[in-house]
Amino acid sequence: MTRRHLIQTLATAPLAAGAAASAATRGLPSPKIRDLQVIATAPAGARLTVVKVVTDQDGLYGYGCATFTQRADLVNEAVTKYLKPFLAGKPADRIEDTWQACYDSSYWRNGPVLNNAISGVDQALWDIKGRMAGMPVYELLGGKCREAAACYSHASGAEISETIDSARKLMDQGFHHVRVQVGVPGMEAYGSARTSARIAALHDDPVFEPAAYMRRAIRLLEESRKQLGDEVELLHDMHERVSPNQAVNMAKAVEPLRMFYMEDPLSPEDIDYFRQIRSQCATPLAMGELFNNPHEWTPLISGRLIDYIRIHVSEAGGLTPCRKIAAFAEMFGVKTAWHGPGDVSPVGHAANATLDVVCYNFGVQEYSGFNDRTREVFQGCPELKNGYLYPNDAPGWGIEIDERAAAKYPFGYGERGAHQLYNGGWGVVRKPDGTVIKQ
Ligand code: GCO
Ligand code: MG
Repeated sequence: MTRRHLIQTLATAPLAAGAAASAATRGLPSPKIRDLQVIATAPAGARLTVVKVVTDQDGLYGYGCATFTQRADLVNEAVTKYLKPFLAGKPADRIEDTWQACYDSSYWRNGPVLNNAISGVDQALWDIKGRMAGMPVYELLGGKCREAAACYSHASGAEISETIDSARKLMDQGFHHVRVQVGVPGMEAYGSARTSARIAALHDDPVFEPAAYMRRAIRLLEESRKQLGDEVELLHDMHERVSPNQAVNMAKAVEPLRMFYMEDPLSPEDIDYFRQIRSQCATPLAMGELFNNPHEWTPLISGRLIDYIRIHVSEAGGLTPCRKIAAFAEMFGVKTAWHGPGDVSPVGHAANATLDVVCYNFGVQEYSGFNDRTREVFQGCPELKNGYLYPNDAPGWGIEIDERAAAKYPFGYGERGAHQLYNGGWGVVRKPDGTVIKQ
């Protein structure tokens, strides 16, 4: 048998299953899940939950974000009481299978608590696979299709002039996209502090009047466009605080200002109204941070009723479902704008940044920054340079957690008011007549 014939025979000979699997995993033994641990820390005041999956191979473990700051203790229970016994001894290198098994194991599924718990495991398994392969997760997903992710950050103030000053500061730091929010005198507006005396109301709770907010926000956006110029991409978060009809009117009113997008004009309960907004104006629309069920995002994406899908990655169950949502959105011309506020851990931000550089239909990334205490706990946070976010190039997420430092900032650290009273939960905000509003 000639040498050439031998090579041909070998190349086509079916390798024994074991040999094939060994070749596929470079002979690395398949790691088994030995333990699930929950790291609960609040270095910046927001309750962050990270799941650590420990394998049976020394030094091989991974981290995943499971942050649902308003009900963090429930996520911890879901991980330790349910997923830990369920996954003990299971392979740590079968991510899709593990996701589907966890998702189905509660029979009743979706929802913020269970999805966040699954996300913690899911993202940790991607971290483990990256560490095994010696690659950042973005390389496992096919590599970059852009160098870094353009970000927006938050400009706010009690007065319109303050917000515009704060926006200018962000533009000076290199941000081309800026979200602008302003206080509403005497009320609890979203994204900015109340400074003036509380308006009159038939109750003593924090108060908010949607119509007053709407008038003020439209003036803010008009002034922002006038004073900041045409180049800057302006974003605004309506935070589901107005009625569906007000949302239609507000989207129409700001159409001439060429917003980058208006976010959460509607509540998840009212998404059928997107059709009305769409039929009346071309203002770009973003929605999704509150979504935790496919029945919420599928009709909006397939109906081309939004321009940006803004899911909170752990709220949908982790990296595995979100890369599918991104691929689905690409088919309908919808771009991504993953939720990236302070109540996402740096591991979650690493997952955001990873999706941002590998998915072709990237739109923009929300950036909220990492203070010194957060960097003390989380080494290897994604880096922001000139308004762009760069995922870490080290294997996995490239993040190591100092658990002793994490313990220095336990849940409750830095909390005041309702957050402190309600274990990180929110109090109520009411209209002047006492009606509870969606915050
Ligand atoms: C955003 C969000 C946040 C949420 C917060 C809830 O666009 O960043 O609306 O500010 O309100 O994440 O805990
Ligand atoms: Mg928002």
